[in-house]
Amino acid sequence: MIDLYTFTTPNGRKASVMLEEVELPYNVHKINITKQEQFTPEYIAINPNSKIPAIVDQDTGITVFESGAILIYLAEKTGKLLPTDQKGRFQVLEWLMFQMGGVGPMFGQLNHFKKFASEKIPYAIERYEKETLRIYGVLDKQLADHEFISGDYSIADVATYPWVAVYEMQGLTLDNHPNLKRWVETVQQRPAVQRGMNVP
Ligand SMILES: N[C@@H](CCC(=O)N[C@@H](CS)C(=O)NCC(=O)O)C(=O)O
Repeated sequence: MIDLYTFTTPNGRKASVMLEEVELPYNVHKINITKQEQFTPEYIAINPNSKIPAIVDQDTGITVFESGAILIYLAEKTGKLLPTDQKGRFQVLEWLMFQMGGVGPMFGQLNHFKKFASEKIPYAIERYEKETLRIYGVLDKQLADHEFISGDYSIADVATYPWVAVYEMQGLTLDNHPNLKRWVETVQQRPAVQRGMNVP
């Protein structure tokens, strides 16, 4: 059994979508980051960085924080969504790292400055919107000749989907990125994705 510590955000949903995809049983522990629950000593013992998501695998006693590490852990535990041959594995891992270092931080900053910041700073909004649209272009080009980000559906798709899926909330459109739009529409039809996106 896996204990999942999460909240209603794209990073949290990467982990819940993955747990649904690999069909592992899990308990959901809601960490309400708007109520500072990520800063309790009990949670810091699980994630020293005070962010969601994190998991505790009761079968192994292993705790994992950072959503990318969680996806790799669950893929290796189940043998799903991460190829084992070296070439295929690194084709997925490079796109997973691209998500972790690019998509998540840049789209997250755009959310913050465009939606949540009490002071609207045009420079910051333009900087992160421009970078988000540039990343849309990178993904769109990759998806022009790949059905999924790395060919077969993988943890690269699981990591990226929850961040692209919120494009309307970010005041953006995918109309100029037809391959990315086609991919979002395909991934959102997966029953495991629909279940995972509703957790917690
Ligand atoms: N790189 C981390 C980022 C996690 C992250 O930023 N989580 C946000 C929610 S999406 C959070 O917990 N924020 C609470 C805070 O910053 O205090 C991961 O991918 O797990």
